[in-house]
Amino acid sequence: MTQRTLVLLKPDSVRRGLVGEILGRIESKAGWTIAAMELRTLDRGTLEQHYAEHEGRPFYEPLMEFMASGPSVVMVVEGERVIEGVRALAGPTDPIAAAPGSIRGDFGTIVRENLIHASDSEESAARELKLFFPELD
Ligand code: RTP
Ligand code: MG
Repeated sequence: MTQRTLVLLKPDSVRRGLVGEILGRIESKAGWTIAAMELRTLDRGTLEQHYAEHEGRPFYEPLMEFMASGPSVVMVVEGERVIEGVRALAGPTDPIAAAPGSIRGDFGTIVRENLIHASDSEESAARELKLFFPELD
């Protein structure tokens, strides 16, 4: 099943020089391709829509601030079961709970600065792709 997913390499990935490393792990998966990619500093409006499900939670404001603190790499990855696949490469939200070998397990520090976002379902992917890449078909 070929899918598309929205992936963000968050500002900590860019600041720490981990973009190449993380991109390599995604790109080297057989049959996955990068369909679009851009370095972009995310604005408040986009972030509010992206993280609407978390509005009101205690970590919401610090998350917003962190996500707007510098450029992210925003991209579309396409391929076989890529939605589930990139989530698996990333590992659980909390880097302390993430196994070595996963992106968050190998490089994560604190739960907020966990390096990568990837859409968590087909519905989220459709919504997020439209939000970040409205020009894509
Ligand atoms: P994401 O949406 O960024 O792909 O991450 P996720 O699905 O693994 O985690 P989610 O529960 O959706 O949380 C979104 C992002 O908010 C930050 N966070 N901070 N307790 C905290 O301080 C806390 N909890 C979550 C993380 O950056 C998380 O990725
Ligand atoms: Mg999430």
